[in-house]
Amino acid sequence: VTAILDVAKTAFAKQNGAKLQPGSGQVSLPEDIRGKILYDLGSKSSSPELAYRAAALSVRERLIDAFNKSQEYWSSKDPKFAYYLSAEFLMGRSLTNTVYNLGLQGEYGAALQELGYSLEDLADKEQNAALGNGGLGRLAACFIDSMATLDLPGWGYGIRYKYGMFKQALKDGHQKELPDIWLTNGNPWEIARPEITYKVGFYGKVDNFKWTPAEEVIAKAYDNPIPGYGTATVGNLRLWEALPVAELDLDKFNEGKFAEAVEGKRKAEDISAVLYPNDATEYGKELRLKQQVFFVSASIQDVLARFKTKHSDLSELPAKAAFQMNDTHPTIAVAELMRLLIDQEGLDWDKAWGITTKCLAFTNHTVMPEALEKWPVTVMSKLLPRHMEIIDKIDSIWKDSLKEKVLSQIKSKPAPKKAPKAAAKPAAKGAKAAKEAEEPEEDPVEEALSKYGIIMRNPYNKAEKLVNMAYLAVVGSKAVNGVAAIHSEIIKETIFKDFYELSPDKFQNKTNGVTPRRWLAYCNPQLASLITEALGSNEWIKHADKLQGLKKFADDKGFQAKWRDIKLNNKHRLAAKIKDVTGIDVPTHALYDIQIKRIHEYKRQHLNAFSIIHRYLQIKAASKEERAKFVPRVVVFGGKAASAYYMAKKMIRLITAIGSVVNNDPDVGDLLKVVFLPDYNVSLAEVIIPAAEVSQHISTAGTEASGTSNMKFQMNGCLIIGTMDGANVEIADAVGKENLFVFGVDAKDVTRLREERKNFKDYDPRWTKVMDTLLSGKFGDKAYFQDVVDNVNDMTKSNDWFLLANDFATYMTAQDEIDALYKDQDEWTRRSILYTASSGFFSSDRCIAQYANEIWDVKPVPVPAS
Ligand code: AZC
Repeated sequence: VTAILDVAKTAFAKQNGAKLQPGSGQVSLPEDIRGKILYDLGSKSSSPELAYRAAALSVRERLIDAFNKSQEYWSSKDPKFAYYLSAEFLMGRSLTNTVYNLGLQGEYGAALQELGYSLEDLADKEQNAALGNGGLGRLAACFIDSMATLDLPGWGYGIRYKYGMFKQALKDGHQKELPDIWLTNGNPWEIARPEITYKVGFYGKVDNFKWTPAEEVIAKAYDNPIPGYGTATVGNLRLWEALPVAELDLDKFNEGKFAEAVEGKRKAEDISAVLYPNDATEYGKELRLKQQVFFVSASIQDVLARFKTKHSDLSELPAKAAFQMNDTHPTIAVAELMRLLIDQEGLDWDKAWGITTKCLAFTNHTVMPEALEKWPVTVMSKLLPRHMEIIDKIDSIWKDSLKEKVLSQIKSKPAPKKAPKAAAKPAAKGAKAAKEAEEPEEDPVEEALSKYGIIMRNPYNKAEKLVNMAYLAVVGSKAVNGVAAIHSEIIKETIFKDFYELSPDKFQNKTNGVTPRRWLAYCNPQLASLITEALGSNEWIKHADKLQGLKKFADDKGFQAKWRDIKLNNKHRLAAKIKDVTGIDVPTHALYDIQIKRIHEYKRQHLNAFSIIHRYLQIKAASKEERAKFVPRVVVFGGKAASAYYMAKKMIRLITAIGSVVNNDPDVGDLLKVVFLPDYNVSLAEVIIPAAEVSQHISTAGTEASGTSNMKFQMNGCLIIGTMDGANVEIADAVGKENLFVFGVDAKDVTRLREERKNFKDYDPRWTKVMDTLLSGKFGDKAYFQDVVDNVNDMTKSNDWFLLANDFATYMTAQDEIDALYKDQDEWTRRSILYTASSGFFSSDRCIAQYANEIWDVKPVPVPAS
């Protein structure tokens, strides 16, 4: 059949000149691309934009061939699959990644050259697919790259947002949000699947366990093939678009109520319209819960539908499917899988629960309390009445199972002498105790059980009940993991302490990783060539631990010189970008110091900004001779602030305000430049990271779960200044702590220090000077910066929750160490090489292999190369 199809394809192709298959010898690649411009895009002339789209369409055909083969092969083998459920996939651009992963760079490079273009220039014409906020979304993108590269049967599942992460512009130095209209020119990397649709219901009533939704929408599938590197395997990212069940309300239409006739359509489409631009900050909108259940329900229905084409016994599901829930966003999956198994498949509760808890696993990405989603029971009951019923039952069975344990705990505690009801109330003292004594008596067992409750009281409004989605996930999952060693320990001691004590074996660590393809091989091609030359092979691209082999070159002066040259070339590329975007000239002989990540108080971009003010004051105060000794610095910031995050937006303005003074002060000249690069995104990171010499990962210890840009910088030989937080700790272990610029308090001291700081008076004089300067109006509107200062400096208004004043002195010491070391370029370069050499552990291939072995039990199924 295949042979006949091939003959038919060739015959058809011959009659249709431009439709000839590239790579089959029927037509040359330049002709193929020209044909695409003419026939697919309908243009007789070319432009870089058209050439990009035509090249992408051409690559797409190769990709789809390989994709179909992979999926057919996997389907015939019927292995266990991993499904990565994530509300975010921050993919960035696809052209370069696809061409290189498929090994077609030579062919396409040459073909485009013949047409008068370069692959790099065309790559720049592609829109970024920004369907994610930051770390969590980009991690998901790295993970599916690694799954395909490791031949692991697996798909990503998410939402095809019409508008991705907002575009950031600067207006008078303030952030301005603009919509991300990324689909205007179509998306050549996706395959629409109008035949693959599922219904998802909302609202309505439950009558005797039977749910009749009042509203339904259609989820339509779009497949995004994910090519592995150095393998024939092409995985899949299936994203769902929300569509109305009916395009038009015909009755309304006939009544002439045209706007009302399309109201339902608009409401349905709203579900997949926008990505919520929150990264670890407050949620709580009903539409967001709708988005979550929308993609989770469609994905699970899809998996069950495929499973049922091959199997009839649902108890085999755990042997065929593992679902990884990426943070709390998809954790409604616990209730949805139960609902589908019970209501649609007719299983009894216990059987369904057995299957559910064997299929699901949960990753936590943050300890920020405001990001741990909790939905009001009122919202959940209204939108998802059947799910709420199921969650209620899960909660009560769960708590029942703990009753005996709790009872014995209560009995083993010495009985209080007088007021017996105070027994379960810790630390109630004085007036508070008296007040509590008046409250209605609560059953001590219920009281003790409440800390395990999936349904909990809102601590700020006792009358309100909330569904704690993280607890639902922990109870419904077979494994729970944090994303760096220290973070996985912290969650066991804090947010999941009580759960950890009940089932310690459930808790694991999976230190994050990043793909060495995008984040070294492709974004830093010169360094990649040097590494390949030194190691004698490019195997490191797939086996990143081979980078270890670079260690022996760390002291080699010749190698160091080549290494430095490449960094300098990358700095030139970044300087050109900065000039192009901001108009600022930055010197390339300066030290490039970078902080790129979402803007957050816990990530402390303002600590960095304060140290810049200090540096500026030092330069100003120095004599001409002293100035000559300064190490020139270019400090680059990039990152978006959640649109409703007041303080984060002020932090951006703080940076731009400092920049406009410093960059235009003739006393400073080239000694200091401060740049805020607007609209930080994946492709900008691909230019920034290879050029970085030092990068800042300076969160208050215990707040950054892992960080992943730290790993990308490390891979590109960029030194790190950081706190002992997140994956910094493990990077320090790998590189040698003495090779990082480490400062700040330890996570274990943070709680105590926060308490003590209420009486803190011991300010570093440099700090005080910085605060005074800021309030003097030197950087513009002093009233505007008043609360930025109050927040960290006025213990009567705030207690410097993120400990900036506390860490300032050691931070400045670390900064001095940076300046001193930069003067010794040999030592600096030696360290830089060591960073790259020890970065193998932080490959997402290592991380995904651990998920596959230790959680999913999914084995590689390599697709044969044809
Ligand atoms: C981030 C964490 O803040 C970051 O430390 C981590 O590296 C990353 O996830 C990947 O694990 N979290 C998020 O982006 N968002 C939320 C809601 O946690």
